[in-house]
Amino acid sequence: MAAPMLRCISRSQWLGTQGLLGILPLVLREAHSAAQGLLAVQKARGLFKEFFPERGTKTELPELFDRGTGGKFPQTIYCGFDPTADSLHVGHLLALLGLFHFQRVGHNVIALVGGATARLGDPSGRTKEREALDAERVQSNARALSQGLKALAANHQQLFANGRTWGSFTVLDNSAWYQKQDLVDFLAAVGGHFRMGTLLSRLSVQTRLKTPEGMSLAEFLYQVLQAYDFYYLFQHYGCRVQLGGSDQLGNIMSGYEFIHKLTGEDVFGISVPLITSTTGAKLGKSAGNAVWLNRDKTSPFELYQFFLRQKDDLVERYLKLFTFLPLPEIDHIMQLHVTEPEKRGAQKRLAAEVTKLVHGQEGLASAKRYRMITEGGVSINHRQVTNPESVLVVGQHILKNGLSLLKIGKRNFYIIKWLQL
Ligand code: YSA
Repeated sequence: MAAPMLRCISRSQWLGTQGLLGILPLVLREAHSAAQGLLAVQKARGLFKEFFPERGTKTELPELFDRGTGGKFPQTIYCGFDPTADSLHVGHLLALLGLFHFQRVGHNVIALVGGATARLGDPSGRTKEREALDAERVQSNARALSQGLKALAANHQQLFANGRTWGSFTVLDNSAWYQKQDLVDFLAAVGGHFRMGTLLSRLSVQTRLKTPEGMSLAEFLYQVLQAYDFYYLFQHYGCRVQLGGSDQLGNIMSGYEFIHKLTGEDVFGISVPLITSTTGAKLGKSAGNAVWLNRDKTSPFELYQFFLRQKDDLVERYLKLFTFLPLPEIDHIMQLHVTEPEKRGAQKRLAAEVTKLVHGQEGLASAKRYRMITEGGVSINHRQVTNPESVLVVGQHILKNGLSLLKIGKRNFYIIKWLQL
């Protein structure tokens, strides 16, 4: 069934690849603010994939960021992260980078932890129902995710702000508003604005209804909660843009329809592409291939190695998506790379930039130390050590004279004298 409020429901009609390229010169011509240019720049880099809806009723997405045509500055942009695990992963990083780009040009961003929504489980992009998580587990995951988000935002600020004033980065948890919500009041006030035909037409629902086990009511109602979140953030924070991976577009559309119906106002969705593994599976917890951002789950060295291993045909795309390096610098890196691909210069730069953002300068230094050891660059008492966890072992590496000889790289020699305390 067609959604009456949805002016542009099919993907081909969204400002997808063709649509945005079509208006790009216009966007550039009218770019009075850095953020408006940002949409075009990030579209060109490949970070912003789709924009929804194609046409607002009163405002267009680029106009929101354009002070010249009545755009309000700063805008507020949000993205949600469900605490189904106790750490963010590399897939989440892309959505987070989208938020960071807005923050850098002065807009306020909200990272929303889905302490309530994680209890239901988002069916988007899933062929099977999620294993139910109990309230305590979700709560402790939510705390961990909040911490991870704040740590990343702090690293980002510390490494890149250089005294510049950026927009705010706020972490919220949607359990804050659902905890206080009476179920009957909620269904009466919100439920009436959603049409079953529209909810059923979502790809996430259709896919699941075709499976033998079908779909639970909890999962089915997920999109209603995500839509309500958007409405809540619109009302309380003036948030008009929701960002998410392209698997989130159905949920974002539900939010758009709900808000537009209730308020007559225009809100928008922006998607980032889904990062997949070499087999094409979405990188994340569900596929069991997550590369975590919490160092206890994936060490800085393992994160570094993940990016170092990327194939030549992906590395340029990843430099554009996962780093803040300007395009001319990426071009330069790639020109050098094609002359000496065996040196993996582009992969090394990619790995260094991402590891630094996620784990700070110290994390990058630790990853490089580990790498040097695993590549045989360190010897103790003239023997190579390749296990970073046991470089210097008391009792094993102390010579009879109470010394150990350490060699790092080709030329750095150290004599270690052990003291009896
Ligand atoms: C969103 C809004 C709300 O109001 C409430 C909750 C949410 C969370 C959302 N429904 C969700 O389940 N997201 S997620 O926890 O699975 O992922 C967080 C974000 O990272 C999403 O935008 C998702 O699309 C994105 N993501 C996850 N894996 C990804 C990825 N993006 C790119 N590549 C991947 N491999």
